[in-house]
Amino acid sequence: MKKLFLSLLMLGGMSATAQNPFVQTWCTSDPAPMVHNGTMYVYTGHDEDGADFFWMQEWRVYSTTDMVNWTDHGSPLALESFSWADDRAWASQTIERDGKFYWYICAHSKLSGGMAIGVAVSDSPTGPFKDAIGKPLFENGSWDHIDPTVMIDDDGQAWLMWGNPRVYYLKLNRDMISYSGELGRMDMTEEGFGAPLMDKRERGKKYKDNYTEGPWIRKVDATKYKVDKNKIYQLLYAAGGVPEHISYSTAPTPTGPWTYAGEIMPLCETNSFTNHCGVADYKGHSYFFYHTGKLPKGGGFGRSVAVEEFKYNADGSFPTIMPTDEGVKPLATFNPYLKTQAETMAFSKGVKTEQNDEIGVYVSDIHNGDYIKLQNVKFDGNTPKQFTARVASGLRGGQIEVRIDSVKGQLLARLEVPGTGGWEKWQTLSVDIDPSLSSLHPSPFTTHDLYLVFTGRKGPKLFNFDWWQIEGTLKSLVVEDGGLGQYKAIMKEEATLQAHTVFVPQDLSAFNEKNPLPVLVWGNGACTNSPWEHFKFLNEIASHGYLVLATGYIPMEEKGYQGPMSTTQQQIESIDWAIAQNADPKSPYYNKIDVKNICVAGMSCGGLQTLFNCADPRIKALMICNSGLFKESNRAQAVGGMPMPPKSKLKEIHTPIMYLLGGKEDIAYENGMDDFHQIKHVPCCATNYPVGHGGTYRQPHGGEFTVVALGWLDWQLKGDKQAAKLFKGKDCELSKRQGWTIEKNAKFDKLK
Ligand code: FUB
Repeated sequence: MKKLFLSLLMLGGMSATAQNPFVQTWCTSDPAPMVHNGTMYVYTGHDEDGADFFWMQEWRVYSTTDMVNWTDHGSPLALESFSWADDRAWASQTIERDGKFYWYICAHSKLSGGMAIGVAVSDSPTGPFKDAIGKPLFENGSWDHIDPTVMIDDDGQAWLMWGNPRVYYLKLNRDMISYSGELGRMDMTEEGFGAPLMDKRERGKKYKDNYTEGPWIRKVDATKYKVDKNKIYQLLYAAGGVPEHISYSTAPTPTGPWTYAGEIMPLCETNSFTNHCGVADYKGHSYFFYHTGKLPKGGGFGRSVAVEEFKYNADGSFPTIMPTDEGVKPLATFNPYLKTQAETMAFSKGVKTEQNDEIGVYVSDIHNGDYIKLQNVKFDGNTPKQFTARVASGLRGGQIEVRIDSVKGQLLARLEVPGTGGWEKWQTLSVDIDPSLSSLHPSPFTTHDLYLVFTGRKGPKLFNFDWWQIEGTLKSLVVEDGGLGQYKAIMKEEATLQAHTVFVPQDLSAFNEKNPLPVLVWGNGACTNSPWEHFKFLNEIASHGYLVLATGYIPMEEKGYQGPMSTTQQQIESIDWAIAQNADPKSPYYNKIDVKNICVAGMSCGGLQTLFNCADPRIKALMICNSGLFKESNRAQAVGGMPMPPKSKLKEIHTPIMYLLGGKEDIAYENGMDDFHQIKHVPCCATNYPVGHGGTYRQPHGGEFTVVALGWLDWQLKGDKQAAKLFKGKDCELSKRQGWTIEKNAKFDKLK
């Protein structure tokens, strides 16, 4: 009765604003997070719908880059992947080594009749995975061998641990699929785990805790936390028998001796008698993954993965973490102008996912009233124009309604989905978005939740859904007739590079692999998130055959920008984007960008952003305009929100660097010249033109600063010997140019 009431409560209580459980399409359990290449992956078990035991048959993978919108990668590993396994696809963990991904699992072995530890391998974090050795990695007929956890220590030694009711361990070889030495057994003492093993417990004695199963091994980052060396290894685990809570123990070595450290997630009413945790740090945040039974039809054998953000204590120990329905906050905005797999979602109601070899994972089981929600979607000032979706229906189809902020929110578009002649006969269909809705679209600063609501005949399945995309009307402007250079330039937005402005020759046909466009990456004064003060200067540079990627929103009028500051990361996004576009056969920039010749530059606060990013190995040259790192003595003068690297950052510069300053009147003169005097290890020059901090950027075509900046870029990125004469030699052209002065370090005139 209590259970029925709880289910009803959960059915009603599960709201689209909740993040937990973060997968609603299937029951998922035993989450094991892994961060790779800027993406958070979570490997899970899969509880069968309506099961009365852990009759689990496959494992699943989900990923996110913002912690709220998760992509379902389906099931790249199942019991049938292991010829020796016949039941119980239980807890697992994946780790990367030397470019390969090793997924350690446990399953019932038909060879030994007990539970066994296996390992699968793949070249990709999302598979396909295959059994790495064609047999269990470890088994001996015992049922103890469940719940593997893995860690690679700083000395390169990989440790594999597992077990219920005790912890076993093996030292993995470098190949990750074999091991050295004997099976190890942790000393399961009262001091180590709150209670000894069952057969050693004193009758009637109350123990403070006891290890049950689901270990998660980790090492505390001693560079971040003041951790006692005796507590540097942490073993988290499900504790207390059933119902389980999560506790942990600490040790000076991976194998002990362990000291019980307390509870992390206490016993709570989560509708699941098991719990199982995993921990990962991602984009400067720490996350605790666990499972509950909180899906509407969930329970002890129908569990669901959930996540909470937490902060370690100063000594690296865990705070108490409570399960919540709210879950975590988004780490980034979601771009609706990119093609999005339908199985990417922050929340869904009613739908399931399936997969096939042709298209991978897709959304299925769509009925009238079901929906998918995407969270923290940013239209970025780009007006939505068209909604496109790839769908298939073996019956009559239905509609996809695109709504804002709630299931009944403002309707952007309604796409009619016809019967397509089969559940896997796919059609790509589009519908215009009503232009009168432009009042909605928007300030670049607000975000929305986007709902894809499915409607149609009540009862039957409506259609399957592969992907969707919104097309927008991108803004562009021809500035100063396209500039004075050989190529008429344009200032524009690019759908795939949100919160940036692109300056580029209008006609790209002249550019190819032999004549590619070098790149200038730009950060703005005051770290403003729009190049509104510099667009003439940047446009002029583009007209001389450059791809200029400026941080921030396109300035359609010469008017001050108001909005949040930009971030140093936006320059890195520009570099990433240029490289990706050059490699993408579908991009108009394919093979037209000189990704080996990238200059990163910025004015004032943008110069500090540039110096913050100076160590990026993809940078070929630097240009610091009206800027320089603050000294210890004048740091207090800095405006809040500026990046403030210490002077030691200058040592990380690995390219030639030019300072472009406004003379003694420039408030950045002292800092810029101090940088110049400190930089001895790379060629460096300081040029000055006595106009003060504002430079000449807003003059027609960017004025005198454009001449010197272009000379620097032509020399450094295009190898132009004529341009080099502006800077090189005792009587360089710049030293004779009216108003300019140039100072150089010992390495500068040796620069080719
Ligand atoms: O998922 C099956 C089992 O339940 C796991 O192996 C245990 O950790 C518990 O979560």
